[in-house]
Amino acid sequence: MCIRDRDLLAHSDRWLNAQGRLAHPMVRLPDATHFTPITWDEAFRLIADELNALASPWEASFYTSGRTSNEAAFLYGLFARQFGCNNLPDCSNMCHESTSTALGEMIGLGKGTVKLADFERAGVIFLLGQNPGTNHPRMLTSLERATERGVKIVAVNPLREVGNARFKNPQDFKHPLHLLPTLLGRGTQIADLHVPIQIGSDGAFLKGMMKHLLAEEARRPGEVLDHAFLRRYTSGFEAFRKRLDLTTWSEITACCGVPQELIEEAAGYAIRARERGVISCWTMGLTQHEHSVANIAEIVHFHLLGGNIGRPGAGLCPVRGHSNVQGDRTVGIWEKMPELFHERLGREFGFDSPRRHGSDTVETIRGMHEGRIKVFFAMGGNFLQAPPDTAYTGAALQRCHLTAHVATKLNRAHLVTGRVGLILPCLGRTEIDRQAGGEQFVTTEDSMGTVNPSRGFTAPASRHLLSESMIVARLAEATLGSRTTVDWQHLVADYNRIRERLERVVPEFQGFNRHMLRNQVFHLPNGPHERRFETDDGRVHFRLNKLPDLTLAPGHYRLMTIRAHDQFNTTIYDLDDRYRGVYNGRRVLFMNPDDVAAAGFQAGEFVDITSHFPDRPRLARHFMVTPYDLPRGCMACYYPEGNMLMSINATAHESNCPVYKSAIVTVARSRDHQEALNALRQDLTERSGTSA
Ligand SMILES: Nc1nc2c(c(=O)[nH]1)N[C@H]1C(S)=C(S)[C@@H](COP(=O)(O)OP(=O)(O)OC[C@H]3O[C@@H](n4cnc5c(=O)[nH]c(N)nc54)[C@H](O)[C@@H]3O)O[C@H]1N2
Ligand SMILES: Nc1nc2c(c(=O)[nH]1)N[C@H]1C(S)=C(S)[C@@H](COP(=O)(O)OP(=O)(O)OC[C@H]3O[C@@H](n4cnc5c(=O)[nH]c(N)nc54)[C@H](O)[C@@H]3O)O[C@H]1N2
Ligand SMILES: [Mo]
Repeated sequence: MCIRDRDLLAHSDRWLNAQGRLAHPMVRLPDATHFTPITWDEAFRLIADELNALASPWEASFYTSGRTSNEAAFLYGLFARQFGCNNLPDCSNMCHESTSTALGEMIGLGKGTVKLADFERAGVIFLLGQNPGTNHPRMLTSLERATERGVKIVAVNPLREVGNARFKNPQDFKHPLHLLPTLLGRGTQIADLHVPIQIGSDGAFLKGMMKHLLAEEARRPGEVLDHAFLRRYTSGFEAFRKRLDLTTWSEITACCGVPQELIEEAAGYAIRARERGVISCWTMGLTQHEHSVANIAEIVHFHLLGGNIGRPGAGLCPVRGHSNVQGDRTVGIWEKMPELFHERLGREFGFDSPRRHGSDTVETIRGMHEGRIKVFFAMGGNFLQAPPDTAYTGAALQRCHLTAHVATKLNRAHLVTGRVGLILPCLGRTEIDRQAGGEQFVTTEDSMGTVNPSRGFTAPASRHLLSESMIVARLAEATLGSRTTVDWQHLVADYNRIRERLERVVPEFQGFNRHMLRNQVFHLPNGPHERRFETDDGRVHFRLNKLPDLTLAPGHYRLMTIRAHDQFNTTIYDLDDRYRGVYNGRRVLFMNPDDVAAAGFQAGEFVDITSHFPDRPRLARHFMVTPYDLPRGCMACYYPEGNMLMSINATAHESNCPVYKSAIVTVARSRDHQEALNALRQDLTERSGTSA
């Protein structure tokens, strides 16, 4: 069995994923054109030799996608630190990093403050920058149940997403080839109000709502703000109020592109929910912009005004993506874990955990590109197509001495390798995980801080698969040899032992293994939920954020990259996006119908997109013009097709999250219409080939 990587690269991502489970470790040796099977022993030896040949441990980087269990992630972080570095980038760096930064600073914990029960007690739930119908369908059920209890829902989104609101696409069109007929959106009406703001302008919208709250409070004192909360738990309110007074309505509405009345109407929902409480949920529409941290800070401010943190029916709710992305952070996957963690980790395992901060995802890619990081190891994920700037990231991977990916299924990142490339197949979450001590289960933490056990039930896809925990253990043994203070095999023989050590290193977990063994869920403590804010003085500080200037030059647009229905991040299951009425293809560019007309385009024709980041322009070709109900000046295409337009140098202030939802672009008609059609046809032919 061997695979020629050049042949594989010619296939689409959908095709790669459809090839089924990876069954055996594979290697691509220097100058080889093929991947060939390798034994696990040889694979670990190769990686260990490269790691040990590095001039410094900081020349290696250990990435984590968000599916890794608490147990495996804890071991993985321990291994990286015993090896000697904190280069632990993760998918959070591209996801909720702006949330963690804003909430960490403001409320002293980078997580949400609500529990599921709060949903049904709330008066209103704001959904900011989220498409739950497609990306959080189970949450949609909770929202529906909440609306039955009288909870109101306000959706803030440039798009009128299904699930957020029932909609009819005004610009029904059929492409001459019927490749992309746009149909009516279906779905349930759950939002009571939709506010179609400009991309990136949530901060302005929230300032507008707060301006209205302050005005109403002046009209009927004591009926809008929660003064007791503001006095007891916050600081800087007066300065904040003064600054807001100086921000004019015309500045606000110019920025977010919706009228004052609509903003006031939205704020009215919060005023009426004063007793029951306000919840704000948000996801990538908030986190992936230059001003994301400031915008999320405005969400916190909005909650502070009405005392909507730490009481039933109220709170902040950043909704996570991957099943354990929140847990991975809790157990130590972070390039800048706090001092206390290192102290306890070092004490528990008898070594000196390195304190210097490591590289996040963007810094890692730059480091690889510039030759400072030479070995790249990925625990899951797709480190070619999830990051920004696909060409730059690909070159970065190819400059490494060695790249290795632990994965369940093949993806393109595995094929764009360093001098040596390895693919290490692991057990999936549903598969039985048998170790020396018997069948094991693992644990994960959800967005609400609930830790759940997860036990596999199906036979492994191949007898060569190892669990992620075992892969870390064997990698550590091969690399560290007699240098390690840890008995890795003893730990992985019985995951209870890992959990016991975790409890001692991360105090929040105290007692959790007992719950897990009784098959009970465990709730991690959450200070802000009890109005305990671990900031320097125990108070939440108001910030003074400026309104960003979002003006566009003529002919320029702001482009966001979004998920379609039939994908999970970079894994493309099919070519449809049924709630948005797009079928049979993903290379579409959603445009406001008036923008389409003004630019002189026709629905269904092909255009090339050029992004204009300060470093250099980037081009993505052959997108089909798709008139759609979104504000003028705003555009959308799909992730990951749009990633080649993103710049490695364009990230959010403070959090360094790539600005996947804010590329300034221009658009021009494609010259080679035929080539564009051929590309589309290839996708379709491949689909009929693989789905048969
Ligand atoms: N089926 C499925 N489920 C998934 C995923 C998947 O790919 N497929 N991915 C998982 C992951 S890792 C994550 S992080 C989540 C992502 O879940 P979402 O955040 O819902 O995913 P996106 O498609 O990126 O959608 C972002 C939404 O933000 C809106 N938006 C864009 N810019 C702005 C803005 O400036 N302001 C506002 N208010 N809205 C804006 C877009 O119109 C879109 O509705 O989903 C998770 N669940
Ligand atoms: N343009 C643009 N780019 C984005 C985003 C965007 O909105 N727009 N969103 C960003 C966000 S929110 C995120 S979270 C990142 C996602 O970044 P990643 O987490 O790196 O990417 P995924 O596509 O989720 O990774 C999928 C791969 O993980 C592997 N895998 C699946 N299950 C398992 C498992 O159980 N174990 C192991 N070891 N491997 C497994 C498979 O090989 C699969 O191909 O992308 C970011 N990139
Ligand atoms: Mo994510």
